[in-house]
Amino acid sequence: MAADGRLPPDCETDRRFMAAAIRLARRHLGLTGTNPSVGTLIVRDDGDGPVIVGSGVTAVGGRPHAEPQALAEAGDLARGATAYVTLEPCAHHGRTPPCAEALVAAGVARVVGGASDPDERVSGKGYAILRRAGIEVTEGVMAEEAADLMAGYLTRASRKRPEVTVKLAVSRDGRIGLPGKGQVAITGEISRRQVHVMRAEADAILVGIGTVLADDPELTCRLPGLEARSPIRIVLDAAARLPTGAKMVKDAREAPVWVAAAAEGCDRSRRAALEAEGVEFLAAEIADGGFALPELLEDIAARGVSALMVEGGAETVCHFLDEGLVDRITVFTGPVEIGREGIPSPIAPERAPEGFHLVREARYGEDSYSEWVRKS
Ligand code: AOF
Ligand code: ZN
Repeated sequence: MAADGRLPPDCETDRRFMAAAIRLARRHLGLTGTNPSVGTLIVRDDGDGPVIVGSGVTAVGGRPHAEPQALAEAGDLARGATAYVTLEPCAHHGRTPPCAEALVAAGVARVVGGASDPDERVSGKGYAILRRAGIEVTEGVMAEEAADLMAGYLTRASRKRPEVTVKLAVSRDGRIGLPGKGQVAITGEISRRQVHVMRAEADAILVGIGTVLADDPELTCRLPGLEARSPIRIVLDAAARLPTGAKMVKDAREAPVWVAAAAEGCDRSRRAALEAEGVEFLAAEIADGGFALPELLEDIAARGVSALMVEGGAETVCHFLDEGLVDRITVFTGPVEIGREGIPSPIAPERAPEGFHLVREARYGEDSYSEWVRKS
C-alpha cells in the first residue's frame, strides 16, 4: 500500500479501471468525428485504496483528446498516479500537443493502455515517449474490449472504409416484413430503444430506396434527450426516386440526408427539388445494375464516417454480405409469426452466419438479441 499515490500492480485492478474507462469512452461514440472516442481515468492510491481523481473522454468533435481533460481535473493529484487510457496516447503534434507528453509533464507514474493505435503518427511512439521518461507502461489491458468500442475508427484507419453493422428485426419464423405492407411490428419497445441507442452511437445509417418507399422511415434517434445524436441518413437510390414528401426529407436540415445516386441519368429537376430541401447527393458508380459498394464506402469514409449501420432492406443487406463488406451483424428476434408470404431474413438468427462469431446475446423484453462479429 503506497503513500505516494502509486497503485500496486494488480491485473484485476487494472482490468476494473480499464473497463470503467471503456464505459466512459462509450459516452461520446458517434460524436467525435474521425477521432476515436477515448476514455482516460487518473487513479491514485494514498493508502486507502484506489480513487479516481480525474476522468476525461475525447470531446465532441474530436478535440481536446481525453488525457489532457483528465489531467486537468486531477491537477497536482496526477503526480505519482496511474493513468488508464483506452487507446495508446498520441505522440504527434496535431491540433493539440501530444498526450504522451502531457502525461509525462503531469508526473504520472504508470500508464495502462488498452487498444493500440494504427495511426502511424502514434503507433508505438506514444508508449516510447512514456518509457523514455521513466514511466512504467502496461500495454494491451482489455485490448479486445477497448478495440471493439472503437471498431469504427480502427476499420476506417485500416480498411479506408467505415465499419459496417447490419441490423435486422426478424420474426420468430425468420421473416423481416410483408411485401407491400410497410412497417410491420416485429420487436417490442425495449428493442426499439436499443436500436435508437445504436443509431446515436453510429455516424451514419444506410438503407435502400425500396425500404424508404415501402416504410417511409425516419431513421433518427428519438430517445428523450438524445435527439441531437441522430446519424447521417444515407439512401442507395440510383435513380433519385426519394420522394420530396418522405419523412426523412422533411427534417433533412436537422439530420443530414445523403442520396447515393448514379452520377449520370437521374432526373435533374428531381435532384434539384431534393437539394432545395437540404438533401445532399453522392455520385455513385453503378456496375452491372448494382451499386459499386466498395467505392461508395470509400467515399463515405473520406467524408468522415467511421461507423455505418445498414438497416435494410433484404436486398441491400444481401448486397453488403455478398461483397464481404459486413463487419458486424445484430439481430433482434421478436415473438410474432409473419407467415410464409413474409420476406425471408438474409440471416437466420438461430445459427451463426458463416465467417462470423457470436460476441453478445441479450433479452430485451420478449425479444432476443444476438450479435456477431466477422472473424478477421
Ligand atoms: C489520444 N487521445 O482522446 C484521442 C486520440 O487530429 P488530431 O491531432 O486530433 O489526432 C487524431 C489522432 O489522435 C487519431 O488518429 C488518433 O491516433 C488519436 N486520437 N489520441 O491520445 C484521444 N481521440
Ligand atoms: Zn492525444
